[in-house]
Amino acid sequence: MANNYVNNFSLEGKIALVTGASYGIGFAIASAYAEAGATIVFNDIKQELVDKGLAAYAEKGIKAHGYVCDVTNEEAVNAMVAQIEKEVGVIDILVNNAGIIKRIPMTEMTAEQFRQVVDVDLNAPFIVSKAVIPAMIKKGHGKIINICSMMSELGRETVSAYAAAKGGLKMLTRNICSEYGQYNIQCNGLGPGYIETPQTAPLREKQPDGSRHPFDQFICAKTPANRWLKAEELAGPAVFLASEASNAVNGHILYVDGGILAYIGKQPE
Ligand code: NAP
Ligand code: GCO
Repeated sequence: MANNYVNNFSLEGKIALVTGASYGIGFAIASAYAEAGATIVFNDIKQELVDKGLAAYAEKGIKAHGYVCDVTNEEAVNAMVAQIEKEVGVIDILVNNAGIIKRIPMTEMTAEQFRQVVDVDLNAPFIVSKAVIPAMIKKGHGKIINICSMMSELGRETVSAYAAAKGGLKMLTRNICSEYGQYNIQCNGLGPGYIETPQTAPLREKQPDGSRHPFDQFICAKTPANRWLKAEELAGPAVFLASEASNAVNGHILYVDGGILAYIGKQPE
């Protein structure tokens, strides 16, 4: 390991697979990895999203490799990982980013809707991690970063499936650490706070009278910084967890939340 602390953050020569990374948080993380020297591989569920992603990376001067793959389909994931190994190389860094949310009161949610969320947000990280771990063991190292959430720790109305899945993802993270730490594989979680992406756009929509969405005001009052965070603000912590600088960090969830989890919320004036 280099004895230069700044070089420890370099991802030069590494191959990173970021799932669901055509836009949003995955795109911001993959772009940061490219800047840190990694070769970027991403997938998305539809060809049009992959094309959109490839164009967006190219615009930033990044030569990314894009694949169409539904991360809930084990056969398709195994085929994609084999194809990546053949066409790009062995994956050094996996970011389980692809995710969905359904905001439905629990008593109105069908079991099928609940399963769909758990399938993408929890079962898929299991499937993709399982597909990359054997080659990481052979190579002698690996980094797995699971994109967790405030809902890995907190509940709120309408997100029972999402909270169950993201809470489960926190424990999958700790279990991968426990099971494969002996092979020099580090598995950590990155827990974003409330980030401005299409996923959270409905929570920030202006009201018909032009006023701010009540949830927008609620989140700002819950965040010491009093604002939503940008996906780019996850870049530094995500690079840290993918780099040799974090080789002794394993099974940890790094919350990048502007302080939400530390704060009781804004007191009344
Ligand atoms: P997003 O904007 O909805 O992006 C998620 C990406 O994953 C989309 O490209 C989506 O495609 C893709 N995807 C969904 N299902 C898939 C599947 N089965 N196979 C492959 N790709 C699939 O979400 P984001 O806000 O960037 O969030 C990224 C991750 O961060 C998610 O895990 C989310 O839960 C988590 N997160 C978000 C926030 C936030 O405030 N935004 C905070 C904490 C954690 P489609 O466009 O077709 O759905
Ligand atoms: C919600 C939001 C959250 C965020 C994020 C918080 O409806 O409360 O969508 O779940 O996306 O995961 O960290």
